[in-house]
Amino acid sequence: MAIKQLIEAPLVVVTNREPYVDERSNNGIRTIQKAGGVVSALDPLLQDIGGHWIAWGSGSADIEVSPGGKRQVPPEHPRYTLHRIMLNQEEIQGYYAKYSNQGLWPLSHMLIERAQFSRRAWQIYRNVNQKFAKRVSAVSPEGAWVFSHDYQLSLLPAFVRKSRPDVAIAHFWHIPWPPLTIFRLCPQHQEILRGLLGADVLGFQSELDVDNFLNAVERTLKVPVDRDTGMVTWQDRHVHVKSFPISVDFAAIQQLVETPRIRRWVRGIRRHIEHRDQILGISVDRADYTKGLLPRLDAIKEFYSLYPQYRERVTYLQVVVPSRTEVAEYRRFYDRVAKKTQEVNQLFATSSWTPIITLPHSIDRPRLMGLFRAADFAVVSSLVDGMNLVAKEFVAAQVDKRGVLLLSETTGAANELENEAFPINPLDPEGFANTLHEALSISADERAARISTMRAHLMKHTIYDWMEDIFLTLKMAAQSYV
Ligand code: GDG
Repeated sequence: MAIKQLIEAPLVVVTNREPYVDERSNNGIRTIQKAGGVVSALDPLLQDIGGHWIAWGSGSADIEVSPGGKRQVPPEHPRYTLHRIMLNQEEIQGYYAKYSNQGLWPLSHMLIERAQFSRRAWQIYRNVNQKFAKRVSAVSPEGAWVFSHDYQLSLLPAFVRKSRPDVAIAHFWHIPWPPLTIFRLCPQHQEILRGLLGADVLGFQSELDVDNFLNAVERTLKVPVDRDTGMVTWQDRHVHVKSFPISVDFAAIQQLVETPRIRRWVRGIRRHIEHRDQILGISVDRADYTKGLLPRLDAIKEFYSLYPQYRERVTYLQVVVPSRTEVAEYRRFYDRVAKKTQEVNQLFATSSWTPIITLPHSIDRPRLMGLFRAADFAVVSSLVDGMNLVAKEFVAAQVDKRGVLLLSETTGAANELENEAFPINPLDPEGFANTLHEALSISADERAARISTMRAHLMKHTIYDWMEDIFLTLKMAAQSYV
C-alpha cells in the first residue's frame, strides 16, 4: 500500500464512534467490527502499521472488559490499541445529543430552524473535547500524526496543539460548512474556528465548503487567508485548508458483489423482478431529516400520479436505518416516514403489488451491496449532504451496468457525478417525477455508458486516494516545521 510508505510517524486516529464494539451475548462478551466508510479504510491501515485509535465507547458493554478503556484490536489478532472514552449520561446528552446533533448538525446543513444551542450543552461539549484531547496527548508518541474527525470534535485540534506542539494534526470535516450568515448563528462560532485552526491540515468535502470556511475565518477572526493556496496564517503557523472529497473502496465493493453468495442472492432477486416484468428502485439512508426522505415520498407519490403506466411495475425499496435514537426528534422523524410511506401505499397498492417496501433496519454490508447491484435505479435525494457515500457505493456495485442514479444536486457527490447521474432537486416533486420517468426511458446502451463513465471516475478516486491526499498534505505541513 502506497499510503503505508507515506506515513513517517506513529498514527493516532480520533473519531466520535468506535471501530469495534463489545456486545454482551449468551456466550459472554463478543467484539464486533463496525463497518463504515472511514472505519473500513483506516482499520486495515492501522492493522498494517500499528498505532492508536481513540473514540467514545458508545456501544461497548462497560469498562470492566477493558480496564482503563484500553483494548487491543482486532481481538483475534491484535494489531493496534483502541482507547475508549467512557461518557456518562449527562455528557452523552450535552456533547452528543444536544450540542453536536441538535446544534452543529442542523446548522451545518443550513436547517437553521432546527438548530438549538445552549450554554450548558456547550460547556459539556467543550469538556468532552478536552477529555478526548487529554487522551490523545497522553498516548501520542513523540512527533505522531493525529488524524481526527468531524463536527463532534471541533475543539480537539487546538487542545492537543496546546499540550503537544510536537504532533502534526489533520482534521477532516465530513459535513457541509455553511455560509457565514448561517454559521455565525452558532453562539460559539469563534471558539469553533479557533479550535479547528489548531490543526495543520483541515479537510472538507468540497471547494464550496472550503470557501465558506475561509470566509468565516477571514471575516470573523480577521486573519490573513491565501485564497490561491488555501493557507491560513494563525498564531505564527500555517494551516492548510483544502477539499478532499471522500470516496469508497471501489475494488472491495466490486469483489463483494462478485462473491458466489452475493451473486446467487442477486440472481434470485433479478429472477423475481424480471418474471413479473418489474423495475426495482432503491434508496438507503439513516433516518435523518437531511436525507430528504419525506420530500422523496412526495415525489414518488407524484410519479405514480403523473405516470400511471408505472403502477404495478416500479417497486421502490427503501432501507431506512434508525439513527441517533437518543434524540427525540429523530425518533419522531422515523415515525413520520413510516406514516407517510403507508399513505402512499394506501393510495396506489393493488391486491398483488405494494409500491413502497420498507426495510426498517440495517442490513449487512454484503447484501446491501447486492441490492445495489440488483437495482434498476437508485435515488439519493438529500436536502444537503457533505458527500453521500451511498451514491458512490451504488455505482461501484453496478457491475452489470444496468442501473441509473438519481442524485440530488445539493450533495457533495453531485460535484463528481452530476453529468452522468440524473440530477434532481429534492424539493421539486414534479421535476423529480419527470426525471425518474426520463431516467427509466433511456436505452440499455445509454444506461451502460453513463454508469461506466461514473465507474471509471470512482476507480481513480477511491477512499485510499482520499487518505493518501490527506497524508501527503500533512507530510508537507509537518516538514515545514523542521
Ligand atoms: C457523513 C456525511 C459523508 C446505511 N444503511 C446501511 C448501511 N449504511 C451505510 C451506507 C454508507 C453509510 O452508511 C452512510 O454514509 P453517507 O455518506 O450516505 O451518510 P452519513 O452517515 O450522513 O455520513 C456524509 C459521510 O459522512 C462520509 O464522509 O458522505 O455526507 O453526512 O456507507 O452504505 N450499511 C449497512 N447496512 C445498512 O443498512 N451495512
